[in-house]
Amino acid sequence: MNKKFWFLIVVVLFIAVKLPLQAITISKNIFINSGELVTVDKIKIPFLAFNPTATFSTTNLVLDFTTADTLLLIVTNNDSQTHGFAIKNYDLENKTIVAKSSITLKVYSTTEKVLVFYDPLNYPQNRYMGLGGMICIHKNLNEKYFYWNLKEHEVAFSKKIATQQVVDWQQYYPDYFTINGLSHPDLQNDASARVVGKVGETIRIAIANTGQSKHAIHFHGFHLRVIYSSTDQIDVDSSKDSFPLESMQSLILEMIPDKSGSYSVHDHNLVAISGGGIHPNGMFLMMKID
Ligand SMILES: [Cu+2]
Repeated sequence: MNKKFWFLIVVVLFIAVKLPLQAITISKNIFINSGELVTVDKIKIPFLAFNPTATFSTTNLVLDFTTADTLLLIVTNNDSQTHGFAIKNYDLENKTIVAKSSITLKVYSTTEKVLVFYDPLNYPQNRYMGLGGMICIHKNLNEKYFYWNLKEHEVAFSKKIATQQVVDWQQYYPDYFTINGLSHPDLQNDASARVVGKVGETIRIAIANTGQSKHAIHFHGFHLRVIYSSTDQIDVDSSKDSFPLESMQSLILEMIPDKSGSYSVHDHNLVAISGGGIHPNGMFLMMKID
């Protein structure tokens, strides 16, 4: 046999082995950026976020992929301070990322779930300042999904933490409440958050509480089935209309609407549906079912 033949065999074997491996690995970039969150009544609060590029945005990037994928994640710290990276309930050593450098890590799961990724440094301050996001691992990407990353903010706390002052969490009284960095009515324009669907359609909502307070989400009009829960306090497969989520807990809920109309969803703590004392400028959404 000549050399050319063997070379060809090696190339064919290499491609055959390599192809399926490449098909299941996806690569994503995420940047730690600092900036300001503008509240519904136009107050600016210092804020940190995980964004898809080096441009700051108040919405943390949702990392989604399927149970067939392995995610190769490149995290770049675009801030001037050192930050960390960790994933709750996932076997990963906490990482430190000095300013203007990157780390690379792999994430996968064989079951569908929502993981919370966050900055474990100066805990919980850096996470409170915005560095908490969602990793959503789906069975397939054709399912209809909405994403709610819940946070709350106290202007005085955010300003203190941004200037390296000490805060006492016993004295925490948040005055703004956001989903994906937005409050009502701006939230109505967030296509990833506002549930819009049809009667009989299977709709899934991935929720993570990356704030510091507990948030009890109440759905009007429907009961939702729990597909995944990071906490024993909410049973998988149970069907309910309200879901109390402690800080750093996550859920996947399934809703199959049996009637059309507009239905509200809100935090059951009435303070949390206000913003700067204005009602209903907080965690409040109107779902639309046709
Ligand atoms: Cu209610």
